Amino acid sequence: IRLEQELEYAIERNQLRLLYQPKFDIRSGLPIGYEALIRWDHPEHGEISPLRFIPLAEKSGMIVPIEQWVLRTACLQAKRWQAGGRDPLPIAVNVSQVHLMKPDIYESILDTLEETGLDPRLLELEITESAMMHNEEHVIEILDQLKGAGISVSMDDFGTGYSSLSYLHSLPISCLKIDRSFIRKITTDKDSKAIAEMIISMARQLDLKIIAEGVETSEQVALLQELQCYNVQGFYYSRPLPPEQLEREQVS
Ligand code: G
Ligand code: G
Ligand code: MN
Ligand code: NA
Repeated sequence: IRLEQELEYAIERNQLRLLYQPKFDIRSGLPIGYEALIRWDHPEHGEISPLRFIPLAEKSGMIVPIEQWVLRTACLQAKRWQAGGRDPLPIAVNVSQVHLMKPDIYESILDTLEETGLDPRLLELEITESAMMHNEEHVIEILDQLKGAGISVSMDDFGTGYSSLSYLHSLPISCLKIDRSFIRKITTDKDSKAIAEMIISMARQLDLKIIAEGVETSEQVALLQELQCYNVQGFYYSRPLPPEQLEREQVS
């Protein structure tokens, strides 16, 4: 209860910040985009993981203003990188199920893009497979609107939910993110490898982009290359970093 109340003031008290984790093409070794990941610096408890406070925020409804703050901050950061002369790369933010179901989410996202001046083509929304399983017709309608505006949507944590092939086919998404639980065991467990392989070939058939999450070793990279999954995200390439550090390390 206490944390939940304190979260209400976290934005105005400047306790939230974003880290950015680059995504890479393993063939060129170059970054292809970034995912914004939230952190809460609590004055007494130190850094609190989103795994802990996002569920609280979803319960209280605070997730909506929090993710609006995330979106605005990430868009401004992307604009700043562009202004600094970097190649414009897409920036991804996570959108929770509670936020996705807000009736005015589309208008609110467009307002933020307009206010920050970010090209909608440089914005990606990551929505978990399980979040997309609620109220499927409504989800399709919202995603259609977003796509019409040039915003792309990725299905996050793919392989952990239960989307049917027909639903997957009817969703206007552009990318599947293979859940890191499969990648973790991809070189040691033949079932995990088989599942990853199946997801990769299905994505190809459905004309979807594919990215592997949680890549931590060179063995995993080599295997993914063999399976022709060339886009990756994970500690092997880069941890989520504060923007200043990302700039210093020139992965931006
Ligand atoms: O960065 P880290 O591994 O600590 O993130 C833990 C979890 O928190 C991940 O599942 C990540 O998707 C989630 N997360 C991070 N930022 C956000 C956010 O802005 N919104 C939502 N809904 N989830 C987030
Ligand atoms: O659920 P989502 O895909 O949004 O989660 C992103 C989270 O995954 C971030 O919190 C990030 O810290 C974490 N993450 C990113 N790369 C790796 C990795 O290589 N290994 C592990 N264990 N976690 C990772
Ligand atoms: Mn994500
Ligand atoms: Na994920």
